[in-house]
Amino acid sequence: MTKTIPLARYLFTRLRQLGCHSIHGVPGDFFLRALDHVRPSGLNWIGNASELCAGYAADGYARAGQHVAARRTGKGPRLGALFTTYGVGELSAINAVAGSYAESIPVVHFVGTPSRKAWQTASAKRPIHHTLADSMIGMNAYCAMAENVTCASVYFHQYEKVERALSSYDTHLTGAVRFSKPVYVSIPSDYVEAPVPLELLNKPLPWPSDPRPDREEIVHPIVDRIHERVRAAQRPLLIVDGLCYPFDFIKEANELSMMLPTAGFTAGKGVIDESNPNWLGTLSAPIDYQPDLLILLGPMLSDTNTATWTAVPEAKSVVKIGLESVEIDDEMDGFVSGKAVLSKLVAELQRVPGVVGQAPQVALGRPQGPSGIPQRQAPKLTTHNSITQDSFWAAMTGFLASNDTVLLANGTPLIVGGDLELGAQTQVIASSIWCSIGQMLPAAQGVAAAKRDHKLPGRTILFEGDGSFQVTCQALSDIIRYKLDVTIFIVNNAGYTYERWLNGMEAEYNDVPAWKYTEAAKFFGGGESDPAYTVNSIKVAQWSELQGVLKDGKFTNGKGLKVIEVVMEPSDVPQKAKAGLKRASEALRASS
Ligand SMILES: Cc1ncc(C[n+]2csc(CCOP(=O)(O)OP(=O)(O)O)c2C)c(N)n1
Ligand SMILES: [Mg+2]
Repeated sequence: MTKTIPLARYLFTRLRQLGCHSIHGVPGDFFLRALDHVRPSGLNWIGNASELCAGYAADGYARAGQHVAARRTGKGPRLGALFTTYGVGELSAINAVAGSYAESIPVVHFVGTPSRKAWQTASAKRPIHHTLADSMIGMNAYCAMAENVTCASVYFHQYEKVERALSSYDTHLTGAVRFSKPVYVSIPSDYVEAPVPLELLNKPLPWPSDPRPDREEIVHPIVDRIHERVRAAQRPLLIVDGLCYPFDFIKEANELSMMLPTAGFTAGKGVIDESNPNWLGTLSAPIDYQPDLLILLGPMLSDTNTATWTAVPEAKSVVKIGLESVEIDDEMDGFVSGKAVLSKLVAELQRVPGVVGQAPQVALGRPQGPSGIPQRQAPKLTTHNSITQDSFWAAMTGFLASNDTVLLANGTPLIVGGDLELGAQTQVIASSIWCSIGQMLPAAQGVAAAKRDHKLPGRTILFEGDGSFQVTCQALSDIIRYKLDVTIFIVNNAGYTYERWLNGMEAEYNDVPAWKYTEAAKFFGGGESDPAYTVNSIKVAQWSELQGVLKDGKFTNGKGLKVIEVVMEPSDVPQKAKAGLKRASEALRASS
């Protein structure tokens, strides 16, 4: 007789095979029994306080697998996962899932739905909870919403025999990883424990090899064309953008940057080892330099990331390398694995040493970058008493260390984070298209969970404004509940400073209520005397107090939870950001 396992066991075991060892979510009646199979499948359940937090946390969990330390060891998760309930739960999470879609993060969104019978017989007379109670709209409404923010869906209720859905599930699960996008899997309550043959788990997942084994005849001519351009260039510039992380370009980007002057946008911060002498800095404003060849790796090119595209240098020739596409001078050069093209290009360039270095402007080890590109500067510490944005961020450069994962929340942290100086192998998570306030605290929870699951090195450090913190503060409770190691700097500037600069510097709508942030951990159950999980909270308003914290092992060791509330003036922004914010404010007025 064929040995069988419950469907939920099958679904979760497949996740584990892809390195996802924790599922986030909030239980619901339609799938409660599925949760009994999380542990037996070798996974952890992380019960979040809200589905929105679960979605952001699953996104963070997947991003942790994109850290160079994870890629190098092959230990990190390839994707994140969340489980929510039909309608009310999934719609709370859809903001986060849409963000994963926009920023190419592989996440599986499981949704527990009413039974197959309910799908067939739901009517105006017998409305089911969590539906829209409108038979004209029907029960498919949420599937249709999800379709817009995922690259594939598996609706188990559409299969009469559960086994038939499994190969579709396997394909889409690996598709999520391969295309680096979220997928949606809905399971009716009566299928949760439906028996499926155990032996199907022995079938290897249809795993795409890495890089995709594109045929030489496709890769070769594309590499030749790029190689020729590099050889002919007098002023080449390599720019790394945010999609280098999900597209797994970090290794190749670093190899190329040994041969080419290199800059980045904030979303691509941390991709390049900044001790590389060719590293010029982060582009956040127009620069006075015109490369004749621009090579863009993992282009995201969002407006916020590029000072409304003004920071993208004009170049005679532009090569864009994406996940499965290479574009040369605006012409698509076919569907091809970007990673395969990159590794071949690196090999070609390394084969003829000095090719790139012959060009006068691209000598290796140049001490000066093209004018206008920010250069490394020693942190300028101020002596006056209150903490300013400029002095705070300068001090942070000394605080960060190799292997840290640094999350920059939207608001002032995102606009200044590009200028941090990083140690080797530091990952920066800077959402630059989705830009949703409230994302990064739960994302930090997900990163910390992944670091623990996979024994990844380095601290999880979040920089977040008070306004953003107030959106998803319950994530602090999730962090404490699961004893995760997270260091949080809350920038308390009494409101939405980023928005103040756009409009309403003094306006009430840009204020947020004054919370007692140092008491938050206590309210959320953070024990003061739990030797297994230390919680340290402190408020600093003066420069000397901040310096004290940065020297105190209790706050620097990365263990347990640290909440460091940093008080700053409501109107203060980094000096360097002022011109860009003024431009954005004027543009807002001009457009209205
Ligand atoms: C979900 C969502 N709502 C509103 C916004 C608009 N928004 C962008 S930045 C910002 C202010 C952020 O304030 P805070 O987190 O305190 O950072 P600060 O700029 O004050 O340092 C707001 C409201 C957004 N991006 N996302
Ligand atoms: Mg604020």
